[in-house]
Amino acid sequence: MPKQGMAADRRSRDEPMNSEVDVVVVGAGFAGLYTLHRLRRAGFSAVVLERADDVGGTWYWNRYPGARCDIESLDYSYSFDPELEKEWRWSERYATQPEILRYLGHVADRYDLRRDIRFETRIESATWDGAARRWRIRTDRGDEIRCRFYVMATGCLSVPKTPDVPGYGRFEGDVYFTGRWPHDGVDFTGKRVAVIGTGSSGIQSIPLIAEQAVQLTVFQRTPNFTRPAHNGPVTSTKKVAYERDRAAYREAARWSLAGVPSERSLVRALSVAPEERRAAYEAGYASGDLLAFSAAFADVGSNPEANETLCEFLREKIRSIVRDPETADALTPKNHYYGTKRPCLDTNYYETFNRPNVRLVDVRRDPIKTITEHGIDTASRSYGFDALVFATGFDALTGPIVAVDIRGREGRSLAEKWMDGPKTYLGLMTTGFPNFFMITGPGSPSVLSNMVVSIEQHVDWIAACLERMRAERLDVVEPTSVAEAGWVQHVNDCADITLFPTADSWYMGANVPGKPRVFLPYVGGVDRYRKTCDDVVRRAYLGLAFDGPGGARCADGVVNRLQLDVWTVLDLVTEFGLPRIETLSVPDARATFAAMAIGRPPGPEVGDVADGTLPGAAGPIAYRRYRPASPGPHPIVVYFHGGGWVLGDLESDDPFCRDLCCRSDAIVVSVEYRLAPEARFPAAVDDGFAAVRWIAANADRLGGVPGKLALCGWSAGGNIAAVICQMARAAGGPAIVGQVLVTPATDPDFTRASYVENGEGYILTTPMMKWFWDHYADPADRTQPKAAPLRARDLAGLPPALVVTCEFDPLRDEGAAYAEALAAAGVDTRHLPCRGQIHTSVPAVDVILSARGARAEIAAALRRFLGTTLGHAEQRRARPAVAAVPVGTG
Ligand code: N01
Repeated sequence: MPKQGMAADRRSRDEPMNSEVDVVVVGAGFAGLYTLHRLRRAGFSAVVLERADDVGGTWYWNRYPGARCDIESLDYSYSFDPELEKEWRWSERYATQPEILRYLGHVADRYDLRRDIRFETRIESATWDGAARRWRIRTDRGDEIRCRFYVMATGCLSVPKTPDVPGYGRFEGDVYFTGRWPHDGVDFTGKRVAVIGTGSSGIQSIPLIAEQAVQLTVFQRTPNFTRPAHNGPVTSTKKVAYERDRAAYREAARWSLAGVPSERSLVRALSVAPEERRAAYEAGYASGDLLAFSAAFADVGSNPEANETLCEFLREKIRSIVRDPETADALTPKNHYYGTKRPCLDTNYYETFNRPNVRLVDVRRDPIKTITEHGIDTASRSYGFDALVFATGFDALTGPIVAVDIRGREGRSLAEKWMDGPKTYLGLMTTGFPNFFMITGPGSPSVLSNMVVSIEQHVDWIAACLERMRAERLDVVEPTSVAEAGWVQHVNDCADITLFPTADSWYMGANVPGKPRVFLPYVGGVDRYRKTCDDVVRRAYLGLAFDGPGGARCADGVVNRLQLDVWTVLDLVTEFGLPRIETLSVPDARATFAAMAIGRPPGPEVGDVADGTLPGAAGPIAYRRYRPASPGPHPIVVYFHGGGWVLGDLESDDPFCRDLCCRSDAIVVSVEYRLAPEARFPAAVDDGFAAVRWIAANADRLGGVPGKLALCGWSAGGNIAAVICQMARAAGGPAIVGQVLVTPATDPDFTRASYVENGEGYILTTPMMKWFWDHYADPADRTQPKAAPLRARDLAGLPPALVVTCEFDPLRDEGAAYAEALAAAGVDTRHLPCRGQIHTSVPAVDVILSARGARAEIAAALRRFLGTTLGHAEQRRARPAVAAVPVGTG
């Protein structure tokens, strides 16, 4: 490895460095090298501290046999300089560790980076000196460096975890760690070798160790999903796309889900025929592309049933390769969903277990009792070895950062601040630690993305921030606690709609004993993350407080308040360019409304569904009855669909009715009241009231329990349900045991704050709402309680209520006002405000997964009103649907 500049560094490295620079950067891997280059280009002085004796970071340390990247090298390379791109040629699709290390050496030389890198130097502490507005950095070489900005470019997987195996340290033979492999390699010829661990490092190294060792024993705790990398020359399609227009190719990567150009799939795995699904999986398998499966279907990362189809496909592949059925079974992952633990690409991994010199020990069946001086004792037997290889992983994302004693304002330690999990703003900064930046820190896409793309984005963002500070004579920057708390919440909300939290993975910190169980990276995607960072800048560096001779300034706030899946839906609506309902004729509006439902998930299976008619106020009206699969009789929920009294029918809220039926274990009767403008106010409520009376009187016939009847409605349907409760109170019946009003219209006052704040951009708009009211009721009628239940003089004696409101809904405030008024009148009322949701979120079953909690609360309220206990169906309603989730490299 040529090391230009090393001589100079070696000459000076024993002399402690006592100086001041603009920026200290820790780490000389992909992140540190680009940081140094970019900062220099911007005119900042910088020094990089690096523990190793050369550049490379992860590619310096991980020299185990078979180590190579599993994002294609064309993608896993810098894009900041077209000249660099032009002059470097990758020899393989997935380059080996030595080739990647050569590349980084080349980059270091090409940009003369080594002269500002202090090798063989470990940072010991970093302390913020508030008075001097400087960081003081101390190293194990006695350096004390003062700097204005301190950047941790230490990588996400650079601190190997200490193996938590009993007897660790006793073994007297050779011991190796994949993450700290000897530089001159290891020859296992004639040796009896044990490998502990079957993550990416184990899976890459096992086939090659098996070729040398006289006997290889693999100790596996969790089988992982892996498939052939099909390595070879750079694929021609990728190369053609890249060579045709490199700049466009790179730009597409920057605005992709995982940092590699690809389309986001909108297709749900369960919406296509099994043969079509299988063909997509076969194509993904044949492609040797790590991201192929998340690109194939939108829901494999969030829907357990969809994910299971992929798991089963991959399990079949394992069975088809591994000859011994018992070994095949042991190698088959069964305890986690595909992608929730980092999947791998391999070369001959499963085939290796067909070799006579390889055996597998499943330590869940036969646990390791202890490592001994000469081998490993499991519960059932003793094994003798000449060499042990630990491929047991890393203290990921937070480990490398808290390994340094970092102290911010008032001497507060970062390790202490993060005791319960990392708290960052954008994964870039953390409150209380001014002028401190992390590259690909926790809370950024990092390990779920092509790291190089994420690194370049972070570095460019930081450099631009520093440039702006210099221009505006600002010398301190720090995120506000509001911004940080908002980001942490958003990161968690995003993870919660995926399957990731279900696995004991290093993404969750679950591999390190005692580490808090928190999902560490940001799952929203590289594109959305980049947009967010750009938004922060555009909104005057939202959430960052600056100070300096140029003055103090802060635009405080939370950058992303919408739930991730709501954001996705709004993007799609914009992309499809749907017409504005209020500009359409009523028939066209109805057709558009109906068209929006085409292709949506159908909702869960219920026991049975039957359509019928019942007497409305002016003639028969249709109803649809959903009965749970559990034995009846059941209590009854009468449901009123949404659609502004103008749109909607039995079909429009069908998935929501199914969901209600399953979750509440009640019969749901959805009523098709007459619509405006053909039948204006009060036709809808009169029909609704007639229907409730008939259903109450005919509960037996419907399979229901007489006297156990609750109402539920969404939007205009919520208005109807609320009004009927008032009508029933006035009429002395029928008895209604509870009302669930989901984002109800309660009062046509368009001056409320929510009409102003959320009047545009969240599907239901203020003009649309005015259009609905205009079709439904004359202005004089609108103030009657029969149209505006909030206007009722007295709300006392109404049935207990749950009122659901959504943060980004024009109707938010009138719903909240109704809940408040009910409670003030002594009605047992609960108000459920839904953070980050829009008017249409709650009924969007299996589309807006983040509203699952609200749907569960609604069912719980109905069960409470109806006095029923939890049915099994509720537990079955797990977490289906449409959230594309990246599975990237680390
Ligand atoms: O580490 P891991 P890794 N007893 O944590 C097992 C990136 N990477 O170094 O799953 C028995 O994935 C542990 O078992 P379990 C990539 O992001 C990329 O392999 O915890 N077993 C697991 O099988 C990757 O995900 C490439 O039950 C024990 C294994 O050790 C990340 O680095 C190549 C144990 C650890 O797997 C980490 O990969 C290599 C115990 N006490 C790495 N403790 C590329 O290709 C742990 N294990 C780009």
